[in-house]
Amino acid sequence: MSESGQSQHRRLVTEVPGPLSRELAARRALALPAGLSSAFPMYIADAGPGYVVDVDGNSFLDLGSGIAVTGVGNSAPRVVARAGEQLTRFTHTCFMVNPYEGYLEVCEHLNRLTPGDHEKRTALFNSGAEAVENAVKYARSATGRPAVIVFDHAFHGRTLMTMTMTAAAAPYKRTFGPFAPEVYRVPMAYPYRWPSGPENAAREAFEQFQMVVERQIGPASVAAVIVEPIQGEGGFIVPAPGFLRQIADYCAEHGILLIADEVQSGIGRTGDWFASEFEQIVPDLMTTAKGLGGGLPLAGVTGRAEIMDSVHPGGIGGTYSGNPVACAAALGAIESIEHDGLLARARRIGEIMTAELGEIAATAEIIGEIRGRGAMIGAELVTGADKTPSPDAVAAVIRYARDHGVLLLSAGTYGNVLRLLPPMVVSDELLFDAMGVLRAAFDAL
Ligand code: PLZ
Repeated sequence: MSESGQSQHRRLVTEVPGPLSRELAARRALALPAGLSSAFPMYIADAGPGYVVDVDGNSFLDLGSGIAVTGVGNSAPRVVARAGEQLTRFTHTCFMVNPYEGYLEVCEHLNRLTPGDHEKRTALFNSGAEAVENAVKYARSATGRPAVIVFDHAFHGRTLMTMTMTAAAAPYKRTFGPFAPEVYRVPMAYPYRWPSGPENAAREAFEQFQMVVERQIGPASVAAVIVEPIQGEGGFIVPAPGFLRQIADYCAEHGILLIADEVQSGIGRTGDWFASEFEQIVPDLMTTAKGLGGGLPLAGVTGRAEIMDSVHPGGIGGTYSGNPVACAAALGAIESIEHDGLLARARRIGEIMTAELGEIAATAEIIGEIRGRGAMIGAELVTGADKTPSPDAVAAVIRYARDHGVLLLSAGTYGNVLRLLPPMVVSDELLFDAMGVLRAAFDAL
């Protein structure tokens, strides 16, 4: 964490990107492939709770948290203390070779914190995509069925299976096929864009789901339905009330496993430990990553004991899965959320951001909808009565904010959703300051 109190506020001392970032960009062009891109051109030298500092000494308020990872803040004290202590003891044994207690403790926490009081087991992995891949392996193995059902606007990762499960062709799938078999897509009950109106979204989307399952696949061939309880990359889409409950009931009735992908929405971000809680669903399997490791790579699959125990010994694993330093960091992150009241804080952040965005929307007609929960709030930008997506306006707002010291990300199948994902430890002062910049960005449109 930066020692200078100054750097915790927004402060631009050069043009953005500054000369040192531009030098690194020139080196990058010669060393890294073009297809690997970054949202911002500033290279980061330092960071703390709610801000990042670039190599040129510019400080930015961070409303992105490295895509919903540093929920407890960058270099959070409990994460640094635990991971630092672990680094000095040992860095790697491979859990498949020699186990250690930290891994066990993370799994015990996830078993305790995830929805449902049934007996659970957890296995750890490195990334969200790897967790999703393994959740599918567990579901297929336990049910003996092949098909996996996913939704419009879904994002589940970039590996072959998870890229197939991801909805958007651009940028994720274009030129990378052929894709994995036995993945079927159904509509998401996306209230704002449901053709016959939001009030019909849950019922009609469920009818279409049923049609696909019963007419195209057959329920007895379906291993799992996988859903993000709030869709992240797809545009912070909150499913129409009751939709997920209907899907969950249908799954239970037909022996289909319900997998909640809480990689983005989990670990306190929405003001509950998991977004599934608000939807009142108890998934059979759940994937976690991002916020779990407090900034270090760690992911989990948590599920019903009988499903997780059904796989043969040695069927699941990986060299680095559940790395001891990442596990120590996760224990620090979980402790921060529990002991520092961060769930309540996430809810409060959501109230502030929603209210501020609502005031901006009173004059900015381009804001079509504000949605989300807790520290996961999006604004969909549109023009006209037909809700034409405005990705250019999102890009302009992000650009303005960046040039005034605030980092914001975009999302959405149409690239027209502004997403706010501040760390849950951001102070009121920094948050209100960032929202003021956002307001000015809309005024400047
Ligand atoms: N499931 C719900 O949001 C990752 C993607 C960034 P990994 N989201 C950020 C990008 O453009 O690649 C994500 C997610 C949900 C799975 C994943 C995949 O997690 O840790 O990036 O593999």
